[in-house]
Amino acid sequence: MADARHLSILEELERKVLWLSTWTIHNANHLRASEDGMKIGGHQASSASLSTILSALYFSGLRPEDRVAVKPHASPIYHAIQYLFGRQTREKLENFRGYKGAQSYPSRTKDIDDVDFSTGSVGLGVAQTLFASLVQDYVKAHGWMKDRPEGRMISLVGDAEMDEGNIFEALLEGWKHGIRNTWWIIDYNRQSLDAVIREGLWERFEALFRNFGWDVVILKHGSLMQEAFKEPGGERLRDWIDSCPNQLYSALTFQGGAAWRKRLLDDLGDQGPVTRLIEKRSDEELARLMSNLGGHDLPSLLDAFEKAREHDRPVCFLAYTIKGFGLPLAGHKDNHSGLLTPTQMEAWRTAQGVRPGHEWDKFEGMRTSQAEVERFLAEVPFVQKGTRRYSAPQVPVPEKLTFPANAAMSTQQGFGFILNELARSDHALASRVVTTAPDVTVSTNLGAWVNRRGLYARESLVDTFKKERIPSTYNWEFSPSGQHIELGIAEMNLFIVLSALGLSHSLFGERILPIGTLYDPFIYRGADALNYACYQDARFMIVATPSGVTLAPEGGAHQSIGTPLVGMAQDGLASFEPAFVDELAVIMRWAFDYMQREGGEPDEKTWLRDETGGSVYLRLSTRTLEQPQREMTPDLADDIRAGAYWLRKPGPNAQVVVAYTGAVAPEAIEAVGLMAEDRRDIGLLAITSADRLNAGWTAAQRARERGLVHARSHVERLLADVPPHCGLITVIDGHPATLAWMGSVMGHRTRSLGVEHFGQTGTVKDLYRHFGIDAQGIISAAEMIAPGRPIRHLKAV
Ligand SMILES: Cc1ncc(C[n+]2csc(CCOP(=O)(O)OP(=O)(O)O)c2C)c(N)n1
Ligand SMILES: [Mg+2]
Repeated sequence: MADARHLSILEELERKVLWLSTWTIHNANHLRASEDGMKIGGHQASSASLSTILSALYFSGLRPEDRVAVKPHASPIYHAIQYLFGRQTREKLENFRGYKGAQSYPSRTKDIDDVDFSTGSVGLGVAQTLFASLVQDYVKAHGWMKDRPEGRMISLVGDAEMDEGNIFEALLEGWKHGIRNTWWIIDYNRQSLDAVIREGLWERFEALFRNFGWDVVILKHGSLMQEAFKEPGGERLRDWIDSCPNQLYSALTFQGGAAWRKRLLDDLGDQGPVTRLIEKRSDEELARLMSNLGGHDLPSLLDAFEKAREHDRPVCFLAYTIKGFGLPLAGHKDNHSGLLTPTQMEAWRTAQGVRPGHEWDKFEGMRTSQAEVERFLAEVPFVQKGTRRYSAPQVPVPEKLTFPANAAMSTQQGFGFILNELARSDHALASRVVTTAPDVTVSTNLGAWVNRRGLYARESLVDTFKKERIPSTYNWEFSPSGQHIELGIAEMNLFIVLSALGLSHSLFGERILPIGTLYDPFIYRGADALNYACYQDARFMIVATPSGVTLAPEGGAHQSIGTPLVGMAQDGLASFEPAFVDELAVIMRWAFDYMQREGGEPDEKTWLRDETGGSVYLRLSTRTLEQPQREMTPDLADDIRAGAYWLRKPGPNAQVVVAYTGAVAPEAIEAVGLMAEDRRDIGLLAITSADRLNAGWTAAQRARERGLVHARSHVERLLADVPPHCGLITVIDGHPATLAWMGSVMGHRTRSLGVEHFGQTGTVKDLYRHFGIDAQGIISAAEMIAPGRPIRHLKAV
């Protein structure tokens, strides 16, 4: 238990944090000239509701090994706390939400002040803490924790944030994995963005968390309230508080002491002791008492955190708070985008003892001496180890990834073979790869890998089929040394666990190379979580099969059209769609390296920003293709990584170039063969990555605009010798816009074939015909844009 001195300094720090965060927002809104007139909404009141909880955590409850996701709108409070620790600068606070200033929502990549998890899209940061604790357990189970203590993975959750479905998906998954060391602190201010929340929600939350095996700690009545309840009549007051509707409580909080008195006396007047309890307090004391909810009571919070540290069970703290606590807009239902007026701010500044011109001074207006506060801050447990982010050495990648030389296979099979070969090897890389899939492990071809490397669980679980000697292709045994994390069907969880695994080097100091598999169309289901994972700069590989309409008989529900565009547009994600397994092996080898890179110089050859590294998306297919029998030369491998190579180089008088991506390779090859007699010098371009081709092209243009006149991208070099009048046909089993930009590179007339509409069931042949991405479709497009004599193999269809 904290002593009185400790508490009093903490209280002062909490007031200071509230002041600084409110001033930060006020400064950004009223004082900094804002050309676009953008007002800041959603910060002042939301921040204030967490001022006490965050102060209790950062100034006392946290340990350096803990990792925290702070509710997005509490960012000013977070930054203020870090400012007091000397980890945030005044310049960045003065420039809050401005160009290169402190971010609106805590950002681990954009902010300088030790943010553990980015937040912004509500719900995702919450789930992130749960999966981070799963990863911490994984690291521990594999014997990599060394002497590092286990941290608590903590999320500050808005009560309205709890509406986000991904939180419930995570809860269920966490229960399956026996989640530990996770604290979710619900900021129960009973307000969302628009309104006051439903009555009795806390009871649903409580039942829900207990049902999933969590401890629930309800922090409702602060210590002042608890003292008052012990007075004569106190029980009556308690009953009144407990039955007061949320709306009314909020409204009275907003109105203040006199309103509290009137309402309480209307309800509880002439009732003996409780009336005296109310009457003996001044308006100010009454307002203080009534706003002394658990989430604003330092002693209750410190005590609760201390107790929770005694065990490793997951804990949900339901902390009653007041949105806008301590500010004139406290409790008002419209306060989400509310701001203190300059007059209110002026009055509040005076009340805080802050002199004009000293608003940013850390110790301004404090009763305790600067020296004592500084000493206190220096002794805070959280800051005892300096920077808390770890780094981890790179895991070496083998020179070559191998696979059996089957004459025909699909890229999905190839992926399974490559992982199987890796699983058999004793290469260091193999021990650092973790696979995970949302109930599609077998159907995405991870079976062989899992058979060799096993499923991960904190506690071993035998495969009953195996034990009973019932023949089965798959060995489904769980153990702490397993390397596959099996998830239930929830793609949100897949991307969030990838995000946690892919940050392991930074969070826990141990490098993990995660691979997640899923069906390509379900990337949309988890797209926001995928974006979130990339935004945090987590490093992972996603392997998506089946894709496109190529899974023909499965029908429209499972076909993906727009995912190649998602892959191109997603920052931090390099996307590939190889046709052949030897290409895939080159790409995967490169990917394992790319996932571990940071810093360095841009590549002058491709103009790709490969130095920074990132995550990788492989859009693969279940279609079996004849494999080219060829030697993988260094040049060919370079081209595959850069995004394209000539399968057949066009001659000097080329009339047509066909550029294809992925599973439609046989159609493109066939079309080129069929046109050869009627069009001159046809070229065939194999595109392994529309994303990287496009990115390199954009970067090279930008470089030239900045004066680097010799900058040339890979696609520019490839197309440089194609004559200007040559027509370009692009073809992909995906949205045609993926490759349509290629016509702009050198100004070639272009027709882009692809899929724009939901598909039918049918054979691959049926559907390729339906969408015009078969050889005939390519030929008819060629005849239109590269006029000449009729192409004799073009059939009337
Ligand atoms: C996925 C997503 N949808 C919508 C929003 C916009 N938004 C930001 S905060 C918020 C709700 C705020 O309520 P709560 O979580 O209770 O926090 P409080 O403002 O009460 O502190 C909403 C809808 C968002 N950030 N992310
Ligand atoms: Mg709320």
